Amino acid sequence: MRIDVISIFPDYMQPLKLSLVGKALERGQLEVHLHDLREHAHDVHRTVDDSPYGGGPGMVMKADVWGDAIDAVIAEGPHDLLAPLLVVPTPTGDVFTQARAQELSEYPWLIFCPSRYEGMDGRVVDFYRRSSDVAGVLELSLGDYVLAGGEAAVLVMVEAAVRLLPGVLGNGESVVDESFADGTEGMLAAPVYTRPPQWRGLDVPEVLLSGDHQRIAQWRRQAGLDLTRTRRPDLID
Ligand code: JB8
Repeated sequence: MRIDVISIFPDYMQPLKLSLVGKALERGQLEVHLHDLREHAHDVHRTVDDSPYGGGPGMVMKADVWGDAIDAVIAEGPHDLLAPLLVVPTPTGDVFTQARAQELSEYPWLIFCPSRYEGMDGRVVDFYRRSSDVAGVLELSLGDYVLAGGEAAVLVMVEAAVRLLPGVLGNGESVVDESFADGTEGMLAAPVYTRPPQWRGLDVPEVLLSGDHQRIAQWRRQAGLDLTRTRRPDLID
C-alpha cells in the first residue's frame, strides 16, 4: 500500500515511523510519502488560508493551494497503481469505524488531506468527487468531538487500516477474535489476563486456567456479550 499525506505539519506524521506501522514501512509492506502543503502556495508568504466568505471567525484553507498540491501528488505518483482514494478528515464526515478501516486497507493508494483552521474550501471535495483522477473521496470523522486539525485523525486512520494489511500483524496478534472483528458481530472482546494467576488478591477466572478450549470459548463469548450490554448497548440494538 502507498500512503501520501499532505499537511502544513508533515512532521506531525513522524509517529508513523514507530511501532507496527514503522515495521510495515521497514518490511516494504507500506510506503508513506509526506508533503508540505505550503510548497504549493502561490506567494512569498506561502499563504494557505484566507478569510471565510460570508464572514465569521477563523480562516479557511484555500482551494487553489489544495488543488495544486493534490494534483502534484497524483502526477508524481506511480502510474501502475489504480487511481488513489482521497481521504479528508472533518468533523462533518462519516464516522470512521472498523468497517471503514477495512475499506481503506483494501485500496492500494490513499491520499490523506488533513486541514487546519476552519477546514478547507468546500469546493475541493466537490471537485475531486467529480474527477476521474481519483477512485473516490471519503470525508471521515473520528467521532463527536473536534480536533485542532485533521493530522491526529490521519494517524488514527492509518494505524487502523495498516494493521489489517496481510502480513502486518504477527502470528501472535490475530485480528479475528478482537473487538469489532468480522464474525464477532461488532461486539466487545472479553477481558484478557496473563501470569501470575493471583495478583493483589485478584484471581484470573478459573475457566481460563482449565485448558478446556470449548468452555474457554464459551466463557469469552458470554463475557464479551455482558461487557457489550453494559458498556455499549448501542452495539446490540
Ligand atoms: C480543523 O475533529 B476533526 C477535524 C478537526 C478540524 C479539521 C479537520 C478534522 C480542520 N479542525 O476530525
